[in-house]
Amino acid sequence: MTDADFTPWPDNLVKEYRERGWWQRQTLGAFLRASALRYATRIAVVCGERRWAYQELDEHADRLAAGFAALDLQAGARIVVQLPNIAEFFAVCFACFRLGLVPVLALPGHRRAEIAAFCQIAEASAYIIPDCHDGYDYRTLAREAMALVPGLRHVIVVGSAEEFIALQALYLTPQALPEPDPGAIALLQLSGGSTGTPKLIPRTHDDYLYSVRASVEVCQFDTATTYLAALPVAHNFPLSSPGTLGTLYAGGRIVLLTRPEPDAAFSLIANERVSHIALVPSLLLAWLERATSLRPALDSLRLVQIGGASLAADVAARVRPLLGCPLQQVFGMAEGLINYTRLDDHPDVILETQGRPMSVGDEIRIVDHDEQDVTDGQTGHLLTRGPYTIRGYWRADAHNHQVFSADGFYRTGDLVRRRSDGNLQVMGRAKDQINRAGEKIAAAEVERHLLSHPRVRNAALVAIPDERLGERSCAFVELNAAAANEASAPIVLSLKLHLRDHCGLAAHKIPDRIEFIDHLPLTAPGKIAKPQLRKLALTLTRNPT
Ligand code: OOB
Repeated sequence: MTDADFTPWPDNLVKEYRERGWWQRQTLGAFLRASALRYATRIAVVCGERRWAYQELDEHADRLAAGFAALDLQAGARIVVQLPNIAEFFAVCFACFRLGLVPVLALPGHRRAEIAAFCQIAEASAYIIPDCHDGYDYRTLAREAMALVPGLRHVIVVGSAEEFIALQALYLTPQALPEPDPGAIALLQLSGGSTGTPKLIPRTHDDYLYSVRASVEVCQFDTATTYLAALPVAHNFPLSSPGTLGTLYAGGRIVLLTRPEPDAAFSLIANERVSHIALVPSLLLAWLERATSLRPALDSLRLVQIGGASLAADVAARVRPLLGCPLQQVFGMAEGLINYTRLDDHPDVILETQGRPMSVGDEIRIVDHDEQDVTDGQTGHLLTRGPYTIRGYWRADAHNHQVFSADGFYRTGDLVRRRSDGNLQVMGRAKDQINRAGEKIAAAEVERHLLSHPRVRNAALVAIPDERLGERSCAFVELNAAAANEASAPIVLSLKLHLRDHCGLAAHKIPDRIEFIDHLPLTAPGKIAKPQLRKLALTLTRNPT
């Protein structure tokens, strides 16, 4: 990897972060080793009937690292990892960290468009999948990825491998390995993005581990913590805020939930005596609804973290009465900055705000259109930099010039205001994105794919508020002249099939609603007037398709 792959922090800051003990020159592989030595026979991961002690997880990582090395995967190579919430996720990731391989953390819902893009952008050498999950055969996806990405050398499968390599066959005798550089990229996270193509987020061992340790301190995880991973573990929130890595740091126990339906979750919480969970607001709503009728026994719960999308204050107020434990709001981003409400904050802060940065090293600015600081109480654009916020996306020079200021601030695209007590409230978003149940959709990406349909002349995707999902997507489509007189229902279907099958987009990116329009409204400089479309979407009756 070279400097062109990722933008390092300036030397003086690297020095400062090390002197302050934030960056400890530890790799994620060494971090697990330290926990395995300390918590040896304690249970680290519970996955269905399987229980792995810290020592076992550590050994699995060593054995797999030897297996990956035998495939001639070498330090610095990228591997797209697309695994659901199963124990092997951790064995695979820590094997990568030990060897210096860089996992690209894809989500189970991603399909051909996303996976091919990740493989291409990262120039991935390998792709790791389950055989089948949630009724979907990932080996089919792997075949498509292999055909599209010539550099992809290996597909590794958890379960029945068919023509590919079985992960099970890669548990070899551990080897002594050179320690990777803690300042190098440990993993690539995915950005919610606002552009036509996905962006990858390079996180170093040093900065990612700092965010884990600082999160553990704020959230007070300890050996008594039993963390239920209900969200997809590859996402930054359940991975590191403090999430599963925070649990492993603190000597606690991770309980993996494959599907987040409330009934299964409630019985797992009761059986495993779960103390901590992290949810997005849409999932919380479903859990609260079910808890109202079921009244489950959740007395082991000590903290429910909610983040990823806006949480309405009235929903927040229902957490303690219905789930019987305190709430923590989390406003974070895979690019870095994490804000938490603190456990001892006044209830008003916990219910009404999204907290404040977790580190004294986090700098934030809230600015107007001209990037001038606004005063407390005023809404503005949030900019941030600090010891665990990236300075640039992976191999995205042109984009980085727009998204990062000359002095290294990341322009988050979020509109926030700071109260006089220092806590932030998320007021909205300036980036062209839809936040559907916590899953981020870049409007430009879906529009690009809609435009590839032969009958589409122009297209725009906007968010509409939704009680359950927070937001859902609505596409406004201008058809070309030949198609304009056709019945709309078959075209809606044809567009959706085009996005799913021809483009290979993940299901959550298929527009929830498609409306046809003669001419998309334009602003004076000729850009599509999205605010006008959002208003229009609200007034239209629901499209049955
Ligand atoms: C988390 O990370 P991402 O990368 O999927 O999404 C980040 C974006 C933020 O820029 C913001 O637009 C939105 O998600 N967001 C929130 C929020 N938390 C995130 N919007 C309103 N209220 C909140 N509490 O979503 C993420 C990463 C780590 C921890 C928690 C969330």
